[in-house]
Amino acid sequence: MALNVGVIGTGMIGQDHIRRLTRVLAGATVTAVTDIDRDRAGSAAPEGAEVFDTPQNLIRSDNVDAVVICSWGPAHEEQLLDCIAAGKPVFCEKPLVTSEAAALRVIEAEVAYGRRLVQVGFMRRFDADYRRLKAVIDRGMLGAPLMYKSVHRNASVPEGLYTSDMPLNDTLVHDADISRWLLSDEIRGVEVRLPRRSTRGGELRDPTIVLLHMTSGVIVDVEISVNIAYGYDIRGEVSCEMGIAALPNRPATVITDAHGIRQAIPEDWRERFIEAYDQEFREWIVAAGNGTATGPSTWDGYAATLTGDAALRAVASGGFEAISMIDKPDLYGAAAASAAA
Ligand code: NAD
Ligand code: ISE
Repeated sequence: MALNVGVIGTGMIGQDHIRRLTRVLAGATVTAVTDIDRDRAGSAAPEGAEVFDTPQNLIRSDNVDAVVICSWGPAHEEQLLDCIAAGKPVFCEKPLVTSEAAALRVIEAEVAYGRRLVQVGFMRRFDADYRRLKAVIDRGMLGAPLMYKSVHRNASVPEGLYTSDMPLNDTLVHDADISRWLLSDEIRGVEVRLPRRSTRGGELRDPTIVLLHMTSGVIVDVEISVNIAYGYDIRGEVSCEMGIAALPNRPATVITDAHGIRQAIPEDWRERFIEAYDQEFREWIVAAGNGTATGPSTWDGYAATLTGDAALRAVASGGFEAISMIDKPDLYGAAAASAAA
């Protein structure tokens, strides 16, 4: 029997996830949608889906078995807590929440419930290239990892909503999570360097270099450029004792014409990570059908939130900002970073 899914937030990624749940993947039916912009919810609703006036009413509906949250980050906490109170599995887009205190409240609620219900939308863990890169590191054939370079470039950011803090408390969460997962390590502290500011973003602090200090001693160097004009460009390269392991360039048709020889670059994440999103939802549908969640957890969302907070402190202090985590509840397993699969 299909899993009845309610989607909260029907903007850019909400519409993309509705499309994959409705037209690409088996096992789920979108039966309910809601958005503070009711017209947007109405036009995004697939045939037969009910448009709810509030997230609370959608979550409580008997016609909703599991929930997908694609609203803005500051709204996630309340919606997650309502899903946990209703005992419904929930896929929550990143960021889990936008403050340490909020992350702790979600952890407390899920631990009290006694079973994992939350999967966080760290889709890179489901990407085939990242999975192959992790397999090389885990096999140890290149020796121990020493450094990791993570490049995160967006062509542009939406005007208005995007603030100078967002590269650090919204965009960086992907690099923080993938570093913990790839290296099976935790982040113990953060430094930030601010290069010459791009004039393309007005007052936006862009680009940014973030150094993640891992517990093992590995240093991750993250470049975040959110306004780089040419496209969406995600790179990763691990330097180990005896060699380098890197994400491949994505295959694309090579065009030769009067302008030279070139390959197209993805416009945004929906294109670059299309298969990864499909795979994260395949795995989510199975787990949610069993009344639980697997993959990136509330704990992983908490770790990423702490990293963003520390990075913002590092901008203010100009120095190293330590990260301190609570003891990991048994619910989230013993490993440093829970695996995607
Ligand atoms: P968007 O602005 O296009 O859409 C967000 C939608 O949520 C809007 O329609 C808005 O009206 C609605 N909304 C906001 N607050 C709400 C509330 N309290 N209740 C109901 N609806 C509400 O933004 P987006 O790009 O779709 O991003 C949505 C979320 O997904 C963000 O958290 C973002 O960080 C995340 N995201 C993740 C990825 C990824 O690669 N995993 C990619 C893009 C966005
Ligand atoms: C966006 O919100 C995402 O989550 C994308 O995956 C990320 O790469 C991009 O930088 C964000 O703006």
